[in-house]
Amino acid sequence: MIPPSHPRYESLMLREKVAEGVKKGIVHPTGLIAHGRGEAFDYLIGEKTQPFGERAARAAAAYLKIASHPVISVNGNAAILAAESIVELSKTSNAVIEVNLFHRSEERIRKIIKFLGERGGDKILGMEGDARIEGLQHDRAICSKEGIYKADVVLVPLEDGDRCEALKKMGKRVLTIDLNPLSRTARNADVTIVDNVVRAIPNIKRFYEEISSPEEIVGEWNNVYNLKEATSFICRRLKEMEF
Ligand code: PTJ
Repeated sequence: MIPPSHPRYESLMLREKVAEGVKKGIVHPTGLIAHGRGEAFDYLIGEKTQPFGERAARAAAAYLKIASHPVISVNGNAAILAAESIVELSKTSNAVIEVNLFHRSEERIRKIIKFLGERGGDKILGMEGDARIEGLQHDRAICSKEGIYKADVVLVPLEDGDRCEALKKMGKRVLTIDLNPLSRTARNADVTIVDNVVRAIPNIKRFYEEISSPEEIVGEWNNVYNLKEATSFICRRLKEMEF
């Protein structure tokens, strides 16, 4: 049992959740490794939403608001960590949820859809597999015609690399949540929220409800500038922590 007084209680509880997710068959075993990488970057940003994360969440909300067919792509890690807030965001923004997995198996898709459904999600896509993301060789290319394939804006929490580029080539706007500002996804997305999914998704929802001029926010958005703010922050913090 982890005592709530532990200085890193919240982080340790998330770790427990992901481990539990593996036992439930929702998270792929390699999701533990991905989570560990995320933890390291979260540590470097102080385990809280920084101004660059706040700004990017606002921009992501603006993109979702101007979208005609927004989709939230969900994998095992995102589901176990943020199912409730993903469902809430999808309802607020009228975004379709699609389960799209790197380590695809029908059994895991079914489990994740059920897990999201038990938390209020409905009409969740993922089982259809009736379309493909062009230019991708692995199973993550398999998607739903009425979901990711048709989407104009896709929110991809916790992405794994080349899918972001492939989606962009298909003309879609990609919004990502990735604690690692150096990842290929982070660098290729239209909006990169360098923050933990557990904080970023509720932030997007809050901004979605708050903002009134999304076109203006989108027009002014500069993802490279914001990524530079994130990497400078991490460099400064490392410098400050130097012995
Ligand atoms: O469920 P599946 O089969 O689709 O597989 C999902 C994983 C996560 C295993 C797969 O997509 C993968 O291997 O991802 P990567 O390449 O390890 O990338 C995951 C990225 O997410 C890394 O850049 C991590 O820093 C980041 N990350 C990890 N945990 C979090 C996170 N970003 C935001 N919030 C987190 N909690």
